[in-house]
Order: sequence, then structure tokens, then C-alpha cells
Amino acid sequence: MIETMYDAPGIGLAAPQVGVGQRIAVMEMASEEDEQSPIVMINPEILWTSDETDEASEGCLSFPGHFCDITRPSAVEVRYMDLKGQIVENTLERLQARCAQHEIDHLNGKLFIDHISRLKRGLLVKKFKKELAAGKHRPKQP
Ligand code: GNR
Ligand code: NI
Repeated sequence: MIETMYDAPGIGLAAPQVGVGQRIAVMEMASEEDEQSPIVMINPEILWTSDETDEASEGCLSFPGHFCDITRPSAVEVRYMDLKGQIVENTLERLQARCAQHEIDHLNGKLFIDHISRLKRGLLVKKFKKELAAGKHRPKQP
């Protein structure tokens, strides 16, 4: 999943996006020009969300080519099990908080378009279906 995330390229990926029905997600944690530092989150949960919210443009590898401004809590506290089997609790802010919420949404069958109005979502889905029919989203060739 980590390889698939970087290859996409993306900053997060949830198991259901690659056909795996398990509550696992990976996420890039590097800030700016750092080395890659991916984390694996098993059974991630949101323990707390800030009252403060941010609105920012958001996209999804499962709904490629479309971006929407989505309002979400600016900060979240997450708990998950890492690859060593250890329980980790961490407070995330800004893009990392957004990404964690986005990935946990995937584990709950939710996409970013579920955060916009029905009208907007309807238009976007219609557009996306047209693109799919036109072959615009064929899988990457190796
Ligand atoms: O690569 C991604 N970028 C992104 C940008 C803003 C908010 C969320 C994301 S997650 C996305 C990759 C993806 O679809 N993960 O499920
Ligand atoms: Ni996504």
C-alpha cells in the first residue's frame, strides 16, 4: 500500500481503495521536503476533533481529477495500532489531520464527496461517470 500510495502519487491510501476489506490505512507524515516517512495505521480511530475547522481543497485517488473545498476539523487526535502491534496516540494538524480523516472515512465507506451538498455531488458524479465512459480513467500501465 505504501508503494501504491507513492506511485499514485498520493499522501494517503486506505485498504478498501486497493480491494482489501480491512481497517488499514497508510499516510505520509513528512513535512515539506523531508525524506519519506510513511505510517501504517491499523484499526485507526478518531478520539477527538477540534472545534476549529479548516476549509481546503481535497481530492481522492478513488475519484481522480476532481477537487472540492471541504470543511473539516483542523486538528484530530487519532489512535491506531502500528506494524509493531503497538498502540499509538497522536494529535495531527492541518493536512495530516485532513488526510487522517479522509482515510478513516474510506474505512467507513465514505468519500470526500459525501461532505458536499447533494446538488454538487450529483453534478460531480455525473461528470465523473461521463469521464469513465470515455475511458479517461484507465489503470496506469506498468
Ligand atoms: O493524495 C491525496 N491527497 C489528499 C489531499 C487532500 C486531502 C486528502 C487527500 S488524500 C489523497 C489520497 C487518497 O485518496 N487517499 O485516500
Ligand atoms: Ni481518498
